[in-house]
Amino acid sequence: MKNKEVVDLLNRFGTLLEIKGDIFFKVRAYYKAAEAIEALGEDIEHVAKENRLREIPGIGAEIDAKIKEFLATGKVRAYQELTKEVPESLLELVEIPSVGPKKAKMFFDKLGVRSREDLADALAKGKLDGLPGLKEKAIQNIIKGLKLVQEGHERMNLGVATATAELIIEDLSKLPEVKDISTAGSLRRQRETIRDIDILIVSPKPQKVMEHFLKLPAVKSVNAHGETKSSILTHEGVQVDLRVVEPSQWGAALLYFTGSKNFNVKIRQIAIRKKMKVSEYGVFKVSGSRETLLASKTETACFKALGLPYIPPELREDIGEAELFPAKGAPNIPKLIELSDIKGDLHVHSQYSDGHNTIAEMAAAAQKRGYEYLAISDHSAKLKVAGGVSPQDLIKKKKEIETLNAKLKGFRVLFGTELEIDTEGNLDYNDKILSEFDFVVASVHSGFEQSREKITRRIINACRNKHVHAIGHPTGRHIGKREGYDLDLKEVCKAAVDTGTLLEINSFPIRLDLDSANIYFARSMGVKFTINTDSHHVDHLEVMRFGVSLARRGWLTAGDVVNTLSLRGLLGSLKKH
Ligand code: DGT
Ligand code: CA
Ligand code: ZN
Repeated sequence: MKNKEVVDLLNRFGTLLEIKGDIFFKVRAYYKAAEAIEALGEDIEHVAKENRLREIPGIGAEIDAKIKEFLATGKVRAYQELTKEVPESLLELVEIPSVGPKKAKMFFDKLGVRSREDLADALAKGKLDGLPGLKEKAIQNIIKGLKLVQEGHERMNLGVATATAELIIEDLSKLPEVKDISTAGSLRRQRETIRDIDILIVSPKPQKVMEHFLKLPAVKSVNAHGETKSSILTHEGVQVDLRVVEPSQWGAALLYFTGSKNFNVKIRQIAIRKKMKVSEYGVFKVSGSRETLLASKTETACFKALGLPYIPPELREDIGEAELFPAKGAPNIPKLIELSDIKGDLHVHSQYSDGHNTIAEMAAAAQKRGYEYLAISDHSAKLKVAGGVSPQDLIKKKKEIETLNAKLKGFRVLFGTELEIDTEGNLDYNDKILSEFDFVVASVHSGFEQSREKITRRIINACRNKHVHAIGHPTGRHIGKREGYDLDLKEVCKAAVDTGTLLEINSFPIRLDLDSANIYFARSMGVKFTINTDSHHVDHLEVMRFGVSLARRGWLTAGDVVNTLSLRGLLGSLKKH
C-alpha cells in the first residue's frame, strides 16, 4: 500500500509551494488532497488503477495526474523542478514548532539557511537577531522548538515503538528455536517515549535466532552482530537490540534489562544490605568469596529472594520512588488498573466533526471490543478547522444516536462533545445546550502562548461549569512537536477535586497527556480520571492500551478511573455537585 507515501508527497509538495509563496488555494489543494487520502479506507493504487482518484473529494485533474505519475515511476517531475527553486531540506525547518513556511523562506533568502543544522548554527552565531519582524521572544521559541524536534528524532513515541516491536516479535516467535520472548527496557516499562527497542529471547540455539533476526525484512542495517547480542536499524531508523539468554537465566535477565537504570541501582542497594548480589545472571547470597545462587528463573523468584513483592515493569521508574522503596518494610503495591477493566471510551470523534467513521461504525467497533458504552465527543462549533458541530447539527446528531440506541443491545452510545475552551476561558455552547449532553470533555486548542495564570484560569473556569465532566488532554503537549502550555497543574487538580471534574488521560500516541508523572501527581491530589482514545477512526480505539499503561505508571487502580464503571455506575458518577 502506497497511501502513506502519496500523503507524504502531497504534504511536502504543498509545503514547498507555500515556502515558495505560491497562491493560497493552490497550496491548500495539496494539503486537502493529502488529508483525503489519509482518510481513505482503500489502497490508493487500486483506486488509481480503476481511474477513480477524482472521486476522492479534493482531487482534481492536476493532482490526479501527479499521483498517477508517482505510482507509475516513483517520481514526480514537477516536484523535482520545484526542489530546484526551493530546496527540499527546507522541509526540516517547517517541522520546528513556531517556524512556518514564511520564516523558513526568510531564513533561506536572507541567511542561506537550508537545514536544521544550518539554523542551529545561525542561532548560535546570533544571525537571527535583527531580522525583520523577529522579536527576542520569537527567537527563544525557535530555540525551544529546535531542541524539541531534535529530541523527538532521538526518541519515538510509545505507539511507534510498539508497532515496530510487535512486527519483529511476531516474526521471531514463529521460530521453533524461540522458547520465550519479551520486550525489555523502556518499552516493557511502557515509557511514553523510547530511544531503542530491547527484545529478550530464551533459546537453546542463539546462533539460529541471530541469523534469522539479522535477515528480517524490517532490517535495514546491522550495527553489531554477536553470538547472543545483536543490534540493527530498521528502515524507519529505529534501533532494535536483541539478546538471547538461557532458560535458567530468564527472570534475572528480564529484571536486569528491563531497568530502569535507577531502579536497578535501588535493587542492588537492597541486595547489598542483605548481603546479596543481583546481576543479569541471578540473585546470589554472598558470604566471603562464596556466591550461592538463590533465584534466576523467573522475575517473581528474583524479587522474592530479595524480600520484595513482584513489581510490575511500569512501576520500575523514579515515579513513586518513596512508595516503592519505603524507609521500613516492603512496598505496598496496589492492584493496578488493566486494559480489561475498561468498559467504554468517552472521547471519540465521528463524521459529525473530523472523524473518519460514522457514529454507527464507531459504536460497532466499540461493542466488538467488549465495551458497554461509547461517548461520541465531536468538536464543538467554534473549532471550525476540525469540523466543529453547529447547534443545528447537534439536534440531528442527538436523534441519530437515539435511533441507534433503540436498535443496540447491551450497548449505549452517549451523546458527547469535546467542548472548546476559548482563548478567554469561555465555553463554546451555552448551558442550555450543554445540559443536553451525556458527556462533556472540555479542551484547550488555542492560545498556547498565554501566561501560566491565564491558561490555568481558563481551565479552572471550565471545571467550574456543572455540565463539564472532564478536561481533555490537560497539558496540550504533542510529543516531539510541542511542549504543553504553561499550566499550574496543582491549581487545576485542586479545582478538579473541588468541582468533581475528571482529568483525561488521552491515549493517542502523540499526546499521552496527562503523562505518567503528572498522573501520579494528580492522583496524590485526589483527582479522578477518565482514560480516552480521542479516536478519529475505528482503528484508533486500539490505542486505549497506551492510556492504560500510563495510568499504571501513575499507580492508578480501576477505582481511580470512571470508565471502568458499568454504564449505570458511570452515569451515576457523572452527576456533578
Ligand atoms: P531508552 O532506550 O533510553 O528508552 O531506555 P532503556 O531503559 O530501554 O535504556 P537502555 O536501552 O539503554 O537499556 C535497557 C535496560 O538495560 C536499562 O533499562 C537497564 C539495563 N542496562 C543497560 N545498560 C546498563 C548498564 O550499564 N547498567 C545497568 N545497571 N543497567 C543497564
Ligand atoms: Ca531501550
Ligand atoms: Zn482535542
